[in-house]
Amino acid sequence: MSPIAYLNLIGGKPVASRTGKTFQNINPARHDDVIGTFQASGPEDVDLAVRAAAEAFKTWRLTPAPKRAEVLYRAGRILMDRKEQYARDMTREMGKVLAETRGDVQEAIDTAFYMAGEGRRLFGQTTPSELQNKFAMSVRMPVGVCGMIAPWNFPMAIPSWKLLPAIVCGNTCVIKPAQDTPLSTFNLVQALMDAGLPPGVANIVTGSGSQVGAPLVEHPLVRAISFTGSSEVGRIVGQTAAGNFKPCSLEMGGKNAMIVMEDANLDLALDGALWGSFGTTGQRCTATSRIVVHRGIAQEFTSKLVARAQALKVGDGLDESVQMGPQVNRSQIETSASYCDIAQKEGAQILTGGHPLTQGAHAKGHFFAPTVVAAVKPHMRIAQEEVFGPVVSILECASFDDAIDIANNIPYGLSTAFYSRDVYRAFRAMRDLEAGITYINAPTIGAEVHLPFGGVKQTGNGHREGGTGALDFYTTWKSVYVDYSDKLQRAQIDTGE
Ligand code: UN1
Repeated sequence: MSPIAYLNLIGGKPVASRTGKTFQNINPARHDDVIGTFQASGPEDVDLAVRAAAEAFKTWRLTPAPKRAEVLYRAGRILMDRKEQYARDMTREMGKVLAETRGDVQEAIDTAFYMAGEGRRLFGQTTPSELQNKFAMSVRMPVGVCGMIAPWNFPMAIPSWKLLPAIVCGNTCVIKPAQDTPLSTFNLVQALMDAGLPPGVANIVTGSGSQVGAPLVEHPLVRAISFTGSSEVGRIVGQTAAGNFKPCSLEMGGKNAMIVMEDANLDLALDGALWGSFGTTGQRCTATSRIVVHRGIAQEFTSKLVARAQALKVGDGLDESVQMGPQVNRSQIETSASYCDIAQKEGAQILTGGHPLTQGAHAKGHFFAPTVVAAVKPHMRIAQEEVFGPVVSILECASFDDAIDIANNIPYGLSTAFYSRDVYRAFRAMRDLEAGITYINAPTIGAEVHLPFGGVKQTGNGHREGGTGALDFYTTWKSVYVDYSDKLQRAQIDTGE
């Protein structure tokens, strides 16, 4: 059977790329499984999609927000009905295990219902005017056409964090999915279209960063950009957007620390370390990539973690008994392997893993062994740079203050976890850890959609996805003054009497 050919979605219609070129979407667990061919689009396709979005904006912005929200409610219900199918599609294109892809679709469902609720809120402020017979209020206005660049690790959840708040706020969108995972974006938008989303409100253009992402960021009709990906690419996106004074939300890397104090529940911390480090094959920006453990318990903790890592069943995520899937592509495997080399050269010790798995059931996929690196010092590259694979470093600390220093001593600041039974230290950790997210006695992964998501330092540029943070990005404030005095009243000058 030849693979399904997917076209771009522009103005509600499937449209072939002007380039005439396509690329393949391949199952990272089985290279002979081709999920489909997708358009290798170019700047002309971006232009068409942006124009379709600009046209749709004329009517969508005037559709009452509660009506816009009804589309999201219906889409949420449709996603519930299709959850299993969409999760299977996602495991096939991206590799993570079914339990996790079901969670990824669930995150889109949660976002749909949360943002649908916003259709009847989108609160502004009414406030007294300083002048008599004058009324003052602020209202949220849509921004216009929003350009979105999504990553492959949460192929439906992250596009939903971008599309759904943008849509409920009255914007229209052009999204570029990651080349490894376009199908899940098509599935999400299909649910929206089946729920009654008008043509042109959500457009999809597939292809590379240079041919689709860059022209999208540069396009003069695109009024805001939301990007999730590496800090390296984010810097370019941010600089380009800044040149045109475009609001730009960047969500980038992490080097997330889990601190395990000597009084922690050790089994709980081990469960958290295993899930945080090897869930999604370590390919989350929130993944636990450093475990800062008190030296009094470091030996016991490390040997137990190594045993648990070695016992993980690695394989095709479609097999329900598998606990960790493949990495998404060859280049991610190469990155994991090269960081293991770097770590060893710097004097760290690989206690388990450190290499791709290529034999037997692993022969046809991009598998990498769950890896625990010990004797890591805070200055080493393995302790400073994002790997985005199933590789976790163990760093020993001597005290609470030492642990916080080590955790904060990195360029990133997304997620952190603190394991201890001491409530005093837990509250100090909540205050002192430099990160957008801190978990107490829970791993670094597991953000919920109604809270702000994002980080400090090189993780982001101050915006947040999720919760009301998303509304702040996808709307712009307008202050409205209504003078019913029937005379000129000068603010700051007239008394209003
Ligand atoms: C990401 O890692 O890019 O908190 C997003 C979590 C998920 C989202 C992660 N809910 O781990």
